[in-house]
Amino acid sequence: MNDVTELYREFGDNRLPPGQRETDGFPVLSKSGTPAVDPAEWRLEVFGAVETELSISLEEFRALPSETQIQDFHCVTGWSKFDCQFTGVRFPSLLERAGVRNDAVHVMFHSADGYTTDLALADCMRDEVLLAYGYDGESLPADHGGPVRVVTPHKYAYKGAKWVTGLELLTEPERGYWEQRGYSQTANPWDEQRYG
Ligand SMILES: Nc1nc2c(c(=O)[nH]1)N[C@H]1C(S)=C(S)[C@@H](COP(=O)(O)O)O[C@H]1N2
Ligand SMILES: [Mo]
Repeated sequence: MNDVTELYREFGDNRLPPGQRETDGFPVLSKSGTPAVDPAEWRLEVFGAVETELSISLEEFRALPSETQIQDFHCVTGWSKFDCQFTGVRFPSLLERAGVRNDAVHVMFHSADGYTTDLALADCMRDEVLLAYGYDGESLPADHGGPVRVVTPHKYAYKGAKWVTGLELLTEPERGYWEQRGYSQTANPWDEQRYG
């Protein structure tokens, strides 16, 4: 178990970012409900500016080296949940398998509900960015993005794609679902980068 809740010290003095309030429950926030994802059919595709494209089944994915972390979770609408226990594959270790081309600068995450979100490659290449399939010692619930979602504790949570199915390495930034609708590309909660 790796407690990474201290990562806020890189960004600010307070664990709770400005303008946030702590919540006890774990609200569900989805643009259009929970899509049906058949675990037997699910695959994660890694494509774009990579040396080798990957297509990984859930069984293969769960067999990759994984880690359980305690993380905080900050939604741009104003709630934060402390001490979430996620189990998954670290983003950098997954990308190592594909090999990132040196013209790759951003990553577009694609999801089964049509959601997308874009994050700079450097912001993805952190060990706290997990492709998570476990929550609190159980399988990640479907409402929270199961079978597999991304978590980004150093960013507002809209950067963490639920029901993730694709990682597309980009050679220039693009805007994802909420970024096209006015939310921030960089989304640092301690700088209150909500819009822009
Ligand atoms: N695929 C997908 N991922 C998504 C969303 C979504 O609508 N679709 N909503 C985002 C937003 S705004 C937040 S706050 C978190 C919410 O995660 P939760 O429902 O597990 O709390 O998921 C993010 N990832
Ligand atoms: Mo959110």
